[in-house]
Amino acid sequence: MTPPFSYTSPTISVNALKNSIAYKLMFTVGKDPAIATQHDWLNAVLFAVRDRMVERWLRSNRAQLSQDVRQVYYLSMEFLLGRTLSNALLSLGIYQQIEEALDDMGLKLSELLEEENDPGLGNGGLGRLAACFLDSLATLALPGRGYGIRYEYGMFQQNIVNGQQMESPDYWLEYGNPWEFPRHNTRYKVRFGGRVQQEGAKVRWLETEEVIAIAYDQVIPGFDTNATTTLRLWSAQASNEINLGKFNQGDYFAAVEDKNHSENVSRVLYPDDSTNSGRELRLRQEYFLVSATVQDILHRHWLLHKSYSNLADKVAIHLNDTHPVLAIPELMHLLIDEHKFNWQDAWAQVEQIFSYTNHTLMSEALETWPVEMLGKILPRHLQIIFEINEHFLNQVKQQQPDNRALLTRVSLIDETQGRRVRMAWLAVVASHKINGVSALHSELMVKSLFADFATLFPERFCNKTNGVTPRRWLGLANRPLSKVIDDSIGQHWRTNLTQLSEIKENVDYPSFLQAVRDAKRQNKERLAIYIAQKLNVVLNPAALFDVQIKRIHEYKRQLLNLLHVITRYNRLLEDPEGDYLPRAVIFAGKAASAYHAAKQIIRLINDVAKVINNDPRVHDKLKVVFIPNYGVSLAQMIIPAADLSEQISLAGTEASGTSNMKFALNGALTIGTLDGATVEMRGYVGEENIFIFGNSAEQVTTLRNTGYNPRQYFEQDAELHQVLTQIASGVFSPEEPQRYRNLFDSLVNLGDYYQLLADYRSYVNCQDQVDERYADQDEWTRSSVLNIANMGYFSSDRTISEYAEQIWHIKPVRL
Ligand code: 26V
Repeated sequence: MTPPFSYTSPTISVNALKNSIAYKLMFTVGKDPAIATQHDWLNAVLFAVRDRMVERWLRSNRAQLSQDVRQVYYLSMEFLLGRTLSNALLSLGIYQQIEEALDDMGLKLSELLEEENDPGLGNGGLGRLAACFLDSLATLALPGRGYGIRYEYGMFQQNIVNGQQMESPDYWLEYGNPWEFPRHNTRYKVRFGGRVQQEGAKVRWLETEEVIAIAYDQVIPGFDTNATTTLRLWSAQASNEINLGKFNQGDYFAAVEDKNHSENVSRVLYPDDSTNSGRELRLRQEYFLVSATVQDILHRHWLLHKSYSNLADKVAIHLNDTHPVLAIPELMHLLIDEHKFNWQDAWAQVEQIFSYTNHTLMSEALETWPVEMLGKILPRHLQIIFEINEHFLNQVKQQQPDNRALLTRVSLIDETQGRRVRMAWLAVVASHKINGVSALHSELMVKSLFADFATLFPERFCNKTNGVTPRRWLGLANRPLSKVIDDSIGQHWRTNLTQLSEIKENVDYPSFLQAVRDAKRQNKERLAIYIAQKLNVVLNPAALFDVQIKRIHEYKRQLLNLLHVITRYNRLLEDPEGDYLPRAVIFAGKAASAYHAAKQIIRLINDVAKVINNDPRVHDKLKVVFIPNYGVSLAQMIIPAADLSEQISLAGTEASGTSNMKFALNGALTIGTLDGATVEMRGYVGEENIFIFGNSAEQVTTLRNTGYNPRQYFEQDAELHQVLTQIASGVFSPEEPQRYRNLFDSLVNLGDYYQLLADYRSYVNCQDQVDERYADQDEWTRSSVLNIANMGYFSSDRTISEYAEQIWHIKPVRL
């Protein structure tokens, strides 16, 4: 008989772990246990755990090497990993043993876990998706690696001072990063600037400035498997530590200036994911990533094969948005200029190697680079891009002669805005597969942004709906609920999420519903304690926790949420005796530092919170909080505590969303528009178990094209009129009544670009239905269970399996 399954490793004993921890504390951290701090102990634990991961890593790499399989290289400017230790403990199956070992040593694991820092090497959805994908690649034993930049400063820290966002730098490496393995010998020269010289058929790129890229590796453990993945991050080092000429002239500061300039390339993550800033340093960062990476890929390939002719058989390169698109001209450059390929042969490789994911249709975020800037920083690459364009446009001319308008539209060079290179066009022309991130987004993508290309290359476009890793977002983040599920259907859902559907059988058992409710209650209490300590606001854990956490952006419409909050407040004051369900409305999210409108939204949320939370007439019927410094760790605490998940973007603007999936997986019900992957979620959970409101993407377009007049909604809806007038007249900013005048104007007088007023009434009515459902706790919990049960499709394991089979053509490694 096979023993009952358990995700606890039987082979690693508590005693052995105690020994390793004590040993690491002395010989790696170098501290006497008598004087070791919590942080020292954390590092000791972490090194002990890391050793166990490394064993698997070496085995896994060896297997990959010996089987010589095709691999995917996932290029991304962002990887938002979150904390590593607790996830590693679960992956290795030693969580309980470590907890026990530490108990015996007089330490608490939960406290040590909170000591670990949370590297914020990403802005939001795109970076976190990359992290979930690495987790799934490892867990599925798929051969691949992530490549990114080891920024010295991650996403800025957010503080709220007098209701306003203040940023401070995130120097996450301050106490070192014990997870990384510096590879001082894995280094490549990355060149910038200079000029191009034509010598017959040969092109030389001369007189460049050079920066060295140094590799730092991190193990990504698979869950309950020996398989692992590697994340390789590049750090910049000056090729000239000191300018000797200047040094000898006694100009010491000038002598080290160049060093700073070179190393700036990996200094800081760009914290603005809403606008393409077009800054030179960003371009240099992007090229730094791809040049080091493509050199590394070629180097590895040469070691194994002593030839480049079979490159495409072994290499798939995936572009996470357009940010790493320069990998295309870089590969052309290396194959042609360094490895003697002719154009056709090089291009034939490129076309089989690259694939690209689009993550946004918003025009202001689409990357384009001025031809002049590109020519100054990467003259050879600009030449190659021109040549790619020529070949491509000739091909189009053959297919559609005399269509000049089409040629202008699809040209890689946009001549209308002062000559700029369109990076998304370059990605499409070179990639064999291009995907969107939800069914709706992929459909809109081929109808709008890439309409011309979809007629030229219909077979290239496809959809890969996003997913999230159930290990971190349920197993780790929500231990109370995981236990309820384990007790009901066993533990295998962690690697086979569709098994969750088996909990449907319990939906009529009161004891099961009660257990689910108890788990939610526990999570809500934990969050309420955090909020009480941080913000000095006391939430009633019996209240409905209504949560919107994500980057602050006008299209995500945090302001629409706030219009509802104020409406509720007005109703409470109007009829104080009414029967109201208590609600706690929770916001969190960062605004790009230069995005004024987004910062005003944060300020207004805090101003409104101050008025409502301090109004004795409201009591605990309504509370509003803005939790500062949103990131992966906070998400892991907040999401399990949510009853209601706000996914209220203007239909057609949110490419997918991924927190929508995490919330539902944790038993929150969604209130949302038909946007991104929420559309597919509705299909899975059923219309009765989700609150959908507002215009569809099609209606949004029609309204925009037929003349949308927001003032009409303002004038005709009394509640809306009251709310907007309050904001405009300073009810929430009495010390500065004009503070939100511009915000009011943008909604009522300047076109309300994101159509908040058009969706307001249907949103508020939908919120009333939410209250009604919540009043019947059994009905609510049934819906909650059906949400959890139907999230199987949204595992990143499913997403990654689809990429592996249909785009990358890679197969699991045998271990
Ligand atoms: C854009 C830019 C613009 C240039 C400067 C830096 C920068 C950094 C990041 C971005 C990415 C914007 C696109 C993005 O994050 N899209 C989000 O992708 C998620 C994963 O697919 C998806 O769930 C969200 O709906 C989508 O907004």
